[in-house]
Amino acid sequence: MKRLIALVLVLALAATVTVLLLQNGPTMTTPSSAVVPAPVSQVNGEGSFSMDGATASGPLSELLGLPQGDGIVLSLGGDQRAEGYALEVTTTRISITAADEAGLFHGIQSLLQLSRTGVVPVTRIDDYPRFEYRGAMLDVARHFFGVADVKRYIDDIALLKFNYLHLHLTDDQGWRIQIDSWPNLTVHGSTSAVGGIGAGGSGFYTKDDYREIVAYAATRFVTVVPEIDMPGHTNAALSSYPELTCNGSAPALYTGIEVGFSSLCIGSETTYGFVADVLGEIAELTPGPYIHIGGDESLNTTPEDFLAFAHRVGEIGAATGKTLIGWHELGRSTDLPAGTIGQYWSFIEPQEGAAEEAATFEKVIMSPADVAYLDMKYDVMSPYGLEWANGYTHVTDAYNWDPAEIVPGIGDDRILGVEAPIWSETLSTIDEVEFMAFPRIAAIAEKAWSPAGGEWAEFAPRLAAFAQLLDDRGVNYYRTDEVSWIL
Ligand code: NGO
Repeated sequence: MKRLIALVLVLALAATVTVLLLQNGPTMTTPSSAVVPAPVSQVNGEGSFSMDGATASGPLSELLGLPQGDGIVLSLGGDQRAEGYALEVTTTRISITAADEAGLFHGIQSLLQLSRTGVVPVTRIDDYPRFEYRGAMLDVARHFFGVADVKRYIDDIALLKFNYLHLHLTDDQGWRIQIDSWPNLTVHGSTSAVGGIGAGGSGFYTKDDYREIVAYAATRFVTVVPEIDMPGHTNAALSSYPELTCNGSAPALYTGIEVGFSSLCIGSETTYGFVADVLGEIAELTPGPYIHIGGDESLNTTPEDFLAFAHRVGEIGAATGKTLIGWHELGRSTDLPAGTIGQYWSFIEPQEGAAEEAATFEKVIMSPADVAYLDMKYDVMSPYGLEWANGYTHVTDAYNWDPAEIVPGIGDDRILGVEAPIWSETLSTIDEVEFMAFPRIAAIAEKAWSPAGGEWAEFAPRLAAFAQLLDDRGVNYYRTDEVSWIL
């Protein structure tokens, strides 16, 4: 009798599970159908497409590395939104359709995730970005990263549909970009880095190196945003040219990690000749729309001088024809060129003044330091990284926030996008950069691309599936115990 009851119970349980599976089956996202960042819509079906002997055709199909044929068909001319795509997988055919090439590229990134096992589940994805600016920033000033390293990071971020790479090219510890009219910036100012002079970590990009990075990025639909940080964070420039200081004496090169002690000489016309030359040469190297002029932590510049500088740099920057981006402190100025973009880097609970400063810009890029700074330690185990932004930034912290809920009045309509900066005071190799970036940068990609309202419990298994692609590609990442990595 007991046996019979047990059997009935087991059968009842099995029937319930089957019914649940059938109910959820067609729309459930299994690890093999998981995509990061989450698409706007995804409906899964039955069966799969085999990549065995698959062929591809259409624009950008060479990126799939398959023989020519009509198994996977890419086509332009769809009515998708900018950068968006439709991806349809049936058992016999895959199609990706978009209105622009960037959209096709993003569809290919999703397909790379879906196809890594060689079997692509039947699915239909309709997708487009929440924000037009999805950025990653790399600090090449505290430690220099060469062209090959930067290309690797571009490959990494392109997997997640980031479309801007912001390069922090200058800081107290080093000047990293050749400027023909002020050659000592690199002859002298590039020879230092955090930790030493002439050591690993110093160096600079020649103009050809820089063009190579810009061109490489373009093949991944990534636009480079150069930053020349001013008027603070300029010790390397001051050390290279004493005429840029107010007392005419060049400070020594700096290899520590303090901030806020240097300033260009605000009252001197030489400064503005320098700014015009530098921004002019940078604009010439920049096919993209933006130049970043810094403006953060000018603690050694008086408030009046800071405003005077903002006014002049605004005029000079506007004359380059580029749209300027500045850290949110530049919002203290009310006469920046119209359209100047602010980059918010305070916390998700804004610190004093930051929200007001950010709100003076028409459009803002959100980089809240306590969730989006990839140089913050994950936890007590992190071998490198900083802790100043509210302590540790776990992967859950990087995921559980919304860019439109930080600065009152700055919702989706005024958010140009989201950016994840990685500062390199404690990071000297690209492996270390990847370790700090991944997997948190996938969480930030989701804030930048996916519709609001994602849930960590739903994200975590998709992240574990995405990590398998990182494994395939040899991308270093932190296997935090917040995620169960075994699928
Ligand atoms: C701050 C500071 C940088 C540091 C970084 C370290 C900004 C905008 N200015 O962010 O100089 O490198 O924190 O996390």
